[in-house]
Amino acid sequence: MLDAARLRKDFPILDRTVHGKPLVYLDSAATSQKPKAVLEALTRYYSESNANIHRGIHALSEEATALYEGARGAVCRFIGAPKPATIIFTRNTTEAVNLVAQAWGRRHVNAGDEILLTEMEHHSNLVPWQMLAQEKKASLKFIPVTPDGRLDLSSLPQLMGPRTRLVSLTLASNVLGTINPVKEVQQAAHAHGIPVFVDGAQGVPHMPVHVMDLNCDFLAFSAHKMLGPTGVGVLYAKEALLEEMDPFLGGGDMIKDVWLDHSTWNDLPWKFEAGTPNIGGVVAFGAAIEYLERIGMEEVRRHEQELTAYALKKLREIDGLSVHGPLDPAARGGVVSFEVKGLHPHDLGQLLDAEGIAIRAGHHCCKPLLRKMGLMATARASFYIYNTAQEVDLLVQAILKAKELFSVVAHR
Ligand code: C6P
Repeated sequence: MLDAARLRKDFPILDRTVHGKPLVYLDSAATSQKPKAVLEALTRYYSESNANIHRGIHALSEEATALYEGARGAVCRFIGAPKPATIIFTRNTTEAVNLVAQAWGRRHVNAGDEILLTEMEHHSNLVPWQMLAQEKKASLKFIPVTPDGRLDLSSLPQLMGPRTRLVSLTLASNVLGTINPVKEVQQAAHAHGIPVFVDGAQGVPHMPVHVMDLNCDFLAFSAHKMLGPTGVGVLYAKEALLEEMDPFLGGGDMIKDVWLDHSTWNDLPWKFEAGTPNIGGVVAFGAAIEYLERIGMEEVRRHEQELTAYALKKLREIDGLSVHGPLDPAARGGVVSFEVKGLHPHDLGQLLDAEGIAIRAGHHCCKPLLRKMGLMATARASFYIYNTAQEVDLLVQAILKAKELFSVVAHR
């Protein structure tokens, strides 16, 4: 069983205070904290093995290459991919989406074609498709979101047609917390021969995700949301798709041979990794994966579901507080967006910060969804393996204190 109190000792940052109060970090959907094993892997890499990869014939370069490719193997195992060649390292989820929009989309999407998204997509899984659609004179369609924050799949048969070239959707919403029925969408799309892109930024860090089971064609996620460093992302794709795609960026390492007027491309996965990558970051990401594997992703999910159930119950007891998204903890991840009547989310965020509690307030890079909900911003608490029920209690106390303060100000 996951013991959050014990795990917390692995995270040095959780010992610090903020404004004189112990830090309560409830913003892991934005970025997670890093355990000592990851920090040490990063320092060890730079103090013992630092060199450029795939280039040198010296010992350090070989060591660095083995560490970098070892991390690729760890990612491959973690998501149950068929082989390491299907794992491309990018800078983040955003870059992985752009890679597919450019390298796959430019070849397969033409004038009059359609790309099917959902109304709850993060800007990262919306703007790159808008750019592609504008360039190609294609159009975007959207699976609607119901008032309780779920995808309305009843509209799928009408939304998927002969011009649909791709379906792209998030596994879990970073605003509503909703875990989407991706497999159901995948089965419907594949029945029409349409490939499926899954934005796993809020899914892969929090639950078991196996690409062979999900049978998605593309999956993207970010290391920094799953205990790893910033500056590392992953694109998984089916090998046949990667083989027929053109490179995204040109430069060193992605070529097989170069002449003055043309070049040929390297094998997978290096065809998509131009220039010197974030070697140290990837190596440390490997340590993050091993850390999560030691806990077990089933346990991660179970812990977050329990904590979310507790948070939903406690938060909803607060007078004037309403939670966005499904109220069933089994239908959602550890992201809880809420609204407190009479308190602007930014004011609430500042008042909580004064208590040492870090939440996020804003549009969470989902402006179209917020607009549909009739909101400018929400307050959002998000949980991970190191969060505890006591921290939920501290959040609740701080919200009550903020409410009291504001009612005094309002009645002055
Ligand atoms: N959401 C949040 O606070 P990057 O920035 O590329 O690592 O991840 C982008 C991204 C893509 N999809 C989803 C569903 C996401 O939630 C995010 C990142 C953060 O909600 C930062 S805006």
